Amino acid sequence: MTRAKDYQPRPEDKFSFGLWTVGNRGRDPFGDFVRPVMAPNDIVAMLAEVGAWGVNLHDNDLVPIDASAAERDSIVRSFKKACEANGLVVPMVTVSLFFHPIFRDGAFTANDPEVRAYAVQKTMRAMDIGAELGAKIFVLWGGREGVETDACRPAEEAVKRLREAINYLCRYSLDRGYGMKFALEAKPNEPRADIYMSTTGSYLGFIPTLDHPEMAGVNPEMAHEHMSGLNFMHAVAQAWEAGKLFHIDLNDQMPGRYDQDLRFGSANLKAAFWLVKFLEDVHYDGPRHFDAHAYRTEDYEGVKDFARGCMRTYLILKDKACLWNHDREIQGILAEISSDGNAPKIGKYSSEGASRLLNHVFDKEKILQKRLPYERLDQLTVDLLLGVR
Ligand code: GLT
Ligand code: MN
Ligand code: MN
Repeated sequence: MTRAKDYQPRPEDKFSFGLWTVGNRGRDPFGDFVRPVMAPNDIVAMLAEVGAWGVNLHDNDLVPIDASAAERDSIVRSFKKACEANGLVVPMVTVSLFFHPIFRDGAFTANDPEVRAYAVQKTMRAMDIGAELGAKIFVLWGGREGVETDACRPAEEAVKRLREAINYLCRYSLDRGYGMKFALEAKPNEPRADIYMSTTGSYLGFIPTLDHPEMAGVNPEMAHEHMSGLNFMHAVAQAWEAGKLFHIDLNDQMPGRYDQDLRFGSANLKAAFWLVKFLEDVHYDGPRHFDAHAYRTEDYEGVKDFARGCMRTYLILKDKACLWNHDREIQGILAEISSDGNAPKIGKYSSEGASRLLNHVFDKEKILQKRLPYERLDQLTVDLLLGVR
């Protein structure tokens, strides 16, 4: 890992924003819009100005839900031109299966088969838009795939319907030669009381049951795991280790609160640090997507401050991770705590190895003498993050 010289975003950082993130108008369940509508092409220009690399979108962030085929074509064409003119790529596209009232009972898991079919059709059309814009990652966030009451359907039926839909969409991508992969995004609740597939771990269990498991991975979102009180970096690490980290949604969130979608690193700086360190250490080379929005207090300039802040914090934490990896005292402690000593090797199972292990005598007193100076290690980390080291 090389140290960033400054904190200016560069294309190789692969920072992206959704149209719905910087375009967020600040409406919440208790109050109305505070910012005017920004046209997609203007959002692209703003993202280029702040130094982003990519722009993502839902079908209806760009094309109104009832647009005619001709309207759709000209909107997509003009957006593609705007992206090219501003040097932005479209790495990911997704579909809104949550905004229109038709999805009040879910989309792929809805009880009405007509709604389920419409959801699949809408997704195929969103994939067509993605293909036209060059996106290779298709995110599926099932915000409405859930319940207020479990009286409405057997929960395992929802899993089966979800599988049927995703299998169909994988075949569609193959049939059309789109080369798209699906990144499945979990969330525990909001907008439903309970959402199926509540954690990234749930999706990692579900993916191997698909017809084309190689075409599906996950899109873990920091806020969504934090809403459940979970350790985001652990979820990301498990996804990575399984070869399933297809995309990532970076933002922030205090555990136990409403869905906050805060600026990356603004609430849990230490968690953000371990996450950035993980992504950089393993050389994750996918998009770093900020799925967040500016405070409701902000105007147009404030939205730019928000977007710049997400990227700046990421780059500062990347720099800190580099310092951490080269800090002699930290590395000394790491070497000490991971020294093998005379431990018998476990390795791959064999009958002889098992007999050897069964007969080994462990000196527990000696093992307990080994230092585990995690207090010091953590304080060194805190000193480094606070800039006094
Ligand atoms: C919505 C949600 C996000 C998802 C987006 C993709 S839309 O804003 O809160 O977490 O990633 O559908
Ligand atoms: Mn998200
Ligand atoms: Mn979210």
